[in-house]
Amino acid sequence: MKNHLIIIAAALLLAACTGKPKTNDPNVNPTPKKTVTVPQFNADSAYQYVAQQTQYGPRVPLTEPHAQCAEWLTAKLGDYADTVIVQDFRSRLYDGRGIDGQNIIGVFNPEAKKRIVLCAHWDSRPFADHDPDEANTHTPIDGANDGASGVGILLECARQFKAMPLREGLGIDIVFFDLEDYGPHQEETLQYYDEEVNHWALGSQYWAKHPHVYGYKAYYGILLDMVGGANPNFPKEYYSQGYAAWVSNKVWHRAHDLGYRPYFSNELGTLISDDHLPLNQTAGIPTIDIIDLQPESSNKCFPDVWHTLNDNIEHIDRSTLGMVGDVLLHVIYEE
Ligand code: AHN
Ligand code: ZN
Repeated sequence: MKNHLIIIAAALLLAACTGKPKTNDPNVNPTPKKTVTVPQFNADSAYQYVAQQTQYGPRVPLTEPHAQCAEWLTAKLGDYADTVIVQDFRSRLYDGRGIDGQNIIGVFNPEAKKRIVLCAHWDSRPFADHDPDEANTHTPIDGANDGASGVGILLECARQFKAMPLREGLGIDIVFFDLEDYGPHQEETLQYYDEEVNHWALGSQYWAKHPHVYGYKAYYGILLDMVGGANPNFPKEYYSQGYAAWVSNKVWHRAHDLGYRPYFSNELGTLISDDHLPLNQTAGIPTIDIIDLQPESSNKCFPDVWHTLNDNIEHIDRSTLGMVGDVLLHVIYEE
């Protein structure tokens, strides 16, 4: 009998010592967020990836820099992804010319059912039609911000996915769209206007109709466009909020937790026709566009360098690349 009491007393004592501390203190969170390790996004590495793209020269379809950059992007994704697919497609420019394009796709965890698509466009605009100097308005641009910045961030993400593999069950597809920025020259927009046809975003229009995997479905998508300028302003773009509010809200919440509230504003941004539209409207993938919107700029919409010769590596800010990359890695590894 005495022995039994000792054993019971010992058992109670043990239970009291190993049990979770109970508290009514509202400042103590009783169910802490499950913590996962998120790799450190390297902004210098992303910057180098942006610089490399611009070093080929403007990546205008049918030119040598475009072909060289395609080869480099394919090799780079090949270093990091499980599978790389170069999707050759034929499309039609605003003036009726047929044109070949290439979407370049890196697949991570191909067997995972739950998938997220991350995308950016890799071509650059054939004319600086918003350049303040009239003499430049038919010269192709480097597109360091308009195109290369998003691609650079996603290449650095790819490098991280290889270094710290994603959990089993989560798959990522990185898609670099071609022919986003070959819309008509500013002076010819009315001449070529056709309410039935979108002359921009040709690569994403093709991919949305013919994804790299038959019957492809993704949980959601994130498009990056002009994510490398200093002092960016990322409100919630209008179509993104219309088609995929829960995705914007999730991403913006994470950005705020990380201390980036001054740049990721909760305001509703203007509507932008970009590569996310075909994903939402044709592929049925809820997709947001993280895009720097500057209603006070010279063009009243995008950063001042937009579609000018000043959209070059000198106007790329490492800390913006780092901030956007940091948000993306947190969203993905915590998924
Ligand atoms: C138009 O201005 C038609 N679309 C904005 C999408 C874009 C252009 N993104 C980069 N360049
Ligand atoms: Zn553009």
